[in-house]
Amino acid sequence: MRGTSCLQVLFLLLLGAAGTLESAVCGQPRASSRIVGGQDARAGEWPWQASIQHHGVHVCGGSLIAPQWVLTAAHCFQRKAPLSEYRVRLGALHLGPASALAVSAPVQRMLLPPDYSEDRARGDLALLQLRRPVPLSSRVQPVCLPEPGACPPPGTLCWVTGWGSLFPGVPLPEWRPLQGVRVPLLDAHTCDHLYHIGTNVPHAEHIVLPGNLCAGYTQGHKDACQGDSGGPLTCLKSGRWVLVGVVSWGKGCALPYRPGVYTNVAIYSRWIQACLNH
Ligand code: 4AZ
Repeated sequence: MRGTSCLQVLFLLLLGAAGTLESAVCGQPRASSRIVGGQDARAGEWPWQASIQHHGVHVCGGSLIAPQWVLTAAHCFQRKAPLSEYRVRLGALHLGPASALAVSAPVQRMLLPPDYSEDRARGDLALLQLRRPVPLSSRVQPVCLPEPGACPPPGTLCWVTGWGSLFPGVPLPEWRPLQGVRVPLLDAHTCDHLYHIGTNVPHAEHIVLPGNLCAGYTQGHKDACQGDSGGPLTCLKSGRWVLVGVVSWGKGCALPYRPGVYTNVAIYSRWIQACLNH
């Protein structure tokens, strides 16, 4: 440590403890999906979880990453629908009548990654700037962004959360709380291999792209489902929850050899940070 000042040491310690881009508080629920095969969340357990609503109807999940910014999936938005028809609900446990601690924020603008392509496979992210910063509370807190290019190793157990279907084709009843399920990470290559099983798609042809990552079990049973799209896949790192993936797609829900496919957020960390700093 020769030549390193106390301040530098302090900074390094803080950086090490955080291990993320965010230096402000993030990823720390103060309290203390189906998502198929999951469990009920408690109030304040996932305080970055957002519901993206079109004309008041839940269409997708999302994650608060800063007081005025929510990250979700690009495919959640209809091309023709004006942004003014969308609102972001935060701090909710149920999607029924709003609780006093929930907020509903209008959207000011939407930014898509430079490599976004509409075929749903590439850059399936949308960064929403809210019209005003939302007040943070015990129920509303941002999640941490990963360091650029960082990704926990395959097999790491992470959580996907959302108000999506418990069973394919059956929407979550309004009275059911947010659901969460613990699933292991799979790298894009392994996931692509699984997705080829039982198909005639040549191996040279990618089904899961390198910009994706997956989470789930070979045998299925636990997964995100319709309505969970855009929502968070978070992993605990050094005591903070980091937004590792955004729910993008999957063949069915919780099927064997068909894990949930996510946009790998770490690939977009620099783009996201640049947007937030402008
Ligand atoms: C959907 O339609 C959807 N099993 C989201 C996630 C998965 C499948 C479908 C992953 O929103």
